[in-house]
Amino acid sequence: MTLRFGVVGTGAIGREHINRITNKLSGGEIVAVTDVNQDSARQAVEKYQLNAVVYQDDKTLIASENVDAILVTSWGPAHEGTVLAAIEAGKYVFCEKPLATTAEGCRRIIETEMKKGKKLVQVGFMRRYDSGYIQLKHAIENNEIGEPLMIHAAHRNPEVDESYTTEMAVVDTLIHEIDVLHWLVSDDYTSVQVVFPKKTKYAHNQLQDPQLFTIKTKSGIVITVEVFVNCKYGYDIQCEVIGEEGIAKLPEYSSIVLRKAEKLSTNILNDWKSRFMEAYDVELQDFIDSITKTGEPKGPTSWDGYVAAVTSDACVKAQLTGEKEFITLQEKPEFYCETTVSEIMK
Ligand code: NAI
Ligand code: ISE
Repeated sequence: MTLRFGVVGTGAIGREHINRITNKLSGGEIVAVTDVNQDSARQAVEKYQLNAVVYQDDKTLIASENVDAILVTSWGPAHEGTVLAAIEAGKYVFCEKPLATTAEGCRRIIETEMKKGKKLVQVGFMRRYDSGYIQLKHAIENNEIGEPLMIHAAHRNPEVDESYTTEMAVVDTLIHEIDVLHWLVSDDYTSVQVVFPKKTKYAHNQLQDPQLFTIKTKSGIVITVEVFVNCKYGYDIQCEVIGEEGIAKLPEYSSIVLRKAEKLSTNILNDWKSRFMEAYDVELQDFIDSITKTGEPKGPTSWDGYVAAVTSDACVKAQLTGEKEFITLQEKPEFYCETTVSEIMK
């Protein structure tokens, strides 16, 4: 069986995913595309030589009988409406982060999915499929460093444009750490506080950059995450878990080491596309394979999207108040208490 995708949003990551489904992965085919910028949708069809229909909007694309799964790669605020319509139509959904821009929006998605009685949605939290994070999780679960006490993480982008706001440091960037770090230590967040260090001269007037988040978990683990989106030198993702018996660190991107002209040097990547290329491949292949084999996606769920939204709401509030803000989740419905991706990747 081939899973027939309809793509909503043919921008940067939409095209990345179109390319991987068409040219790298197996079992999937792009049969429909749409974008508010119809030229972009047409150009994508041409560029990747797709045998795909260009639809006027997400609603008509979702209604097509030829489409089994909707790939949501539009702007964040548009995700909720598309995801809800897709679930109502009984279609599978792979939705890039964020699932919805508010916790209420995620709850609406959860309620609609539960009413349908079947898991249909996977959220694009690809770090859970990154081999480095998976190795870290195994080290923690195999008790190799004892009880985790602290995590120090950094999320650095070389630069951002004028449209990037202080809040986006949370909803667009930190959201990856928000998802992956509680998954890593199988714990829930309880509070967050934000500090703004001295501002880099490379940030535009309205943007606070860098930012430092201190997040606490139920068991008492203290997590610090530096978000620095004009770090200039490259795309750099760091994560170090400090345990009672030792420390486990996310592996560096592997690259040759050069000894030349009295210098020892190696490369640093410059964007998310290359850093997480393999993780994006594995997550989408898993989406296709799980649906084909079991009838349900097995990756990060709508519940995970909700947890991330509640946490990012608290982080944004903490940016505004400067105070410690609390993170309170609803009780997890039984519906979402099944196989996790960490079990799958073992
Ligand atoms: P982009 O701006 O390059 O592309 C978004 C496209 O969606 C644009 O072509 C726009 O015209 C279209 N669009 C917007 N609203 C629409 C609607 N209602 N219906 C149809 N098309 C619509 O943005 P980019 O970087 O591709 O990001 C898209 C999404 O993917 C965002 O939610 C972003 O947070 C997420 N993302 C995730 C990454 C990851 O590492 N998992 C990396 C980059 C983006
Ligand atoms: C982008 O949307 C992503 O999701 C990238 O993974 C992240 O590193 C970047 O900061 C975001 O803007």
